[in-house]
Amino acid sequence: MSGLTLVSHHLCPYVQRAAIVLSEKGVGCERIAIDLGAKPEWFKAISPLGKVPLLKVARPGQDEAVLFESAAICEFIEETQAGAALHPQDAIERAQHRAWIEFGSAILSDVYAIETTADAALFERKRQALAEKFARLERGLGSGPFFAGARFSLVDAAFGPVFRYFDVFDAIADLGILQAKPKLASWRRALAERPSVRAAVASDYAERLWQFLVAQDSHLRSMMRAEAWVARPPAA
Ligand SMILES: N[C@@H](CCC(=O)N[C@@H](CS)C(=O)NCC(=O)O)C(=O)O
Repeated sequence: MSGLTLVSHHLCPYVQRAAIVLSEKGVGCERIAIDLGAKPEWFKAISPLGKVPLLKVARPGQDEAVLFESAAICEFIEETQAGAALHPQDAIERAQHRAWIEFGSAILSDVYAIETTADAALFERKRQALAEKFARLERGLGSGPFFAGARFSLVDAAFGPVFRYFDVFDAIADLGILQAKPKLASWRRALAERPSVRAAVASDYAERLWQFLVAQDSHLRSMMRAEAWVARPPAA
């Protein structure tokens, strides 16, 4: 047993980052999913920002440590677990990778707005912001298959969950965000095939995301193609 417990939520992309990194390192961990709409008292007591993920780390002879913030958690796993390095050796490249992970978080924040806003003008601004961010990524990508070439990195762990949203969005409407970006498309495919990325969510992920989207009084829901209402979401 690794002595690690990942406190999570079924749909959280930041939790998936930690799960992917653990899986890349071949480390098993206990996973506890909580309801963010009704946070348990024990969770509120140990989560400084009231957010998942948390990583609880058992320490022999001491109280367990509780880590928060996905970037801190992923770097802790990288530093303490054996297995292939997921961060570059070079300090400049490492700083660049950290920055692109933060860029991935900015994308997730735009994605959340796209999922939930009822304001058509805000939706359009966020849609354009996403298209521009992905265009910038496209310009920076090399020959792949991963962000920095042949080796999977923490940046890949951050973007696997980003692209996973689009597997469901694609079934709903044509958002015009990822089109005509061939390098991005092949990176997306490589991440979708990576076992660690696939295993980071349960098999009912797409169904759960679908239910979340349908429950929103959002502009996105009003855009859903008629056929999307009868089709099931894509299988995970
Ligand atoms: N910066 C945080 C973001 C984590 C985050 O936003 N988690 C969301 C779920 S995806 C959350 O727990 N939200 C609950 C809340 O804000 O009340 C990280 O990287 O870990």
